[in-house]
Amino acid sequence: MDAIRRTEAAPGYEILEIDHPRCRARVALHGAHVMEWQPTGENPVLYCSPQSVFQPGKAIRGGIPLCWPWFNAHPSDPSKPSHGIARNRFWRLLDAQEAPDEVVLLFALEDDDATRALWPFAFHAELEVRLGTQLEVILTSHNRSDQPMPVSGALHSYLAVADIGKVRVEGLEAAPFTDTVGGRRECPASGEAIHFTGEVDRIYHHRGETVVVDGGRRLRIAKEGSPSTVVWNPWAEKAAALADLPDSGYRDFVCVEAAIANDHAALVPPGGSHRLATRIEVDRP
Ligand code: TA6
Repeated sequence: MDAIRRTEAAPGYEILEIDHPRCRARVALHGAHVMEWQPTGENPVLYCSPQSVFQPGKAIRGGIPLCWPWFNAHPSDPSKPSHGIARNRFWRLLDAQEAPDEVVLLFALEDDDATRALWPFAFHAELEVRLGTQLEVILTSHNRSDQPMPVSGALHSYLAVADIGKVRVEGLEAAPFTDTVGGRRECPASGEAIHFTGEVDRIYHHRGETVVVDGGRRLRIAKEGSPSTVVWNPWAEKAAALADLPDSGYRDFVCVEAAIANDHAALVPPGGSHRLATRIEVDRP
């Protein structure tokens, strides 16, 4: 397999460098984190902060963080890590295959004493990553417990844009949403595309596709197993407060996330499983 090279961002912090005829990419075993993806002939599609920190326990800023098994603050215990336990620990690489049109990676995470202290369930989580002219990320949660297991979270994709001020997000015009900027406010469908002139942090009640229109480029985001689409840009003030993001970095991305909001958690029965997936592609007419 000469399309996949194993390197390290720091001692013990393994990165898979993908150089395939269809795309280039970087994927960290920490968080099973797709950091970068660039289809051949296109500009990078994912944004990854140049100030990301590569240390165990700290999520990479950018790419597709796995927010799992809860979204943002823990539903009942704010002392637990925001966005759950998956993005801030090493996953196992189960398989790495190169095919003519794509590279397919398979990662796994199981419960241990540390995870059970934060989330009292036995589980097996698997992430399948298919990298080619499109990117598909599939997170499957298997419940190994004898109790129903509530699963929420997000595939928290940072999409690279030329300038956030010239971006619009289409596909959510008919979706009511929860605005979480400065509190929580339930809002009716806006009837129009989303433009960005300040911080945006919204949970849209929406199961369909979304399109990010960035100048002449359109990025199409499809999803499965996700009742919520989260759209986020921190804007200048919040960006300045993030040490792992350049102050101007907010202009270079928009997050469009295949999410399961905590109040819409999937209840996975004992022995059952849940599949959360997103597919991203450059929309060529
Ligand atoms: O997805 C939006 C969001 O929940 C925002 O509220 C903001 O917290 C963002 O995720 C990033 O969270 P992080 O913990 O990665 O800084």
